[in-house]
Amino acid sequence: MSTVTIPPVLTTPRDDAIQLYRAFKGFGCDTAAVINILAHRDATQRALIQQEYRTMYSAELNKRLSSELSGNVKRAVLLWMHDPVARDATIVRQALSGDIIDLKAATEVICSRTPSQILQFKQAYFAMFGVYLEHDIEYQASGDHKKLLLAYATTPRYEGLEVDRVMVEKDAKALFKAGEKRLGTDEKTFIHIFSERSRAHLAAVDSAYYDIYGNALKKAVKKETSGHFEYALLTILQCAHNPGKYFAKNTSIICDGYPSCGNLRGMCWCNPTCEDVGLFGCRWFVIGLTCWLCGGMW
Ligand SMILES: [Ca+2]
Repeated sequence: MSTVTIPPVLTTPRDDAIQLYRAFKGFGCDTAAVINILAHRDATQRALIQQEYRTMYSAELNKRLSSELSGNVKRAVLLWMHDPVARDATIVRQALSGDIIDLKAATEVICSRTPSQILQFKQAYFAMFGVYLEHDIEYQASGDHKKLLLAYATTPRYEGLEVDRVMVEKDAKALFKAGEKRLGTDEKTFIHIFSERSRAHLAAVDSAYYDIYGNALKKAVKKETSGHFEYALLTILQCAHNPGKYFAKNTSIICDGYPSCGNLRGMCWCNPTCEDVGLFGCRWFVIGLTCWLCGGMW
């Protein structure tokens, strides 16, 4: 059984590259050593290690990782080696075009990103895979979920903190009218407000909704919508308040029951967020990998 420990001192990228090379040598691979190094390095450090590895061994570290590792550890480590933008693009592309279409994973990445992050990963998506994100959404999603994802991925939104109180109240009332007040649901209004308003504005609408109607908007969304459409709206709403908290919460739920955490797919979605939520998220990432190592999940 392997264990993962936090290295006592930070080594140089060159030392890391040498240690990785050693871990690969011989029969099999010292997976614990590989994770000990890579899971504890940030994106810049990982890029430097890749450079050093290339210089010293005239080989691509990612290719070696791909041939030495297997299963979910391989999947997670290879995702982890990307910078956050390329990782988003890779996860969403896999989710929308792989053997198993994973609309939840694609929805989580798209609906938890800011407009500038979406713009960046859309460019990476096209550069890496030669297809437009919108094209894949169009092809794989359906109904209101598709309409919301397309609107959310293409509409520019304000990223500042100022909100217009009059507009906030108007939107809260419009959402009540479109949902709880009527029989059935006017999904168009939900799509319009959730895809066009800034995070600060939506968070304010959420508070206003509670103040006016004594009911949480989240509850209204749950009552009025379902499936992937509901999941997308809830992700947008929760990330409007605090994306870091949203992911920390989701990751900790996924990792609940350590060391036998089982939702490997879920853990992989959470990887892209590690750098967003800081140390806490990274810790969960490391714990997730530890689970795999200790729990014989791979
Ligand atoms: Ca209703």
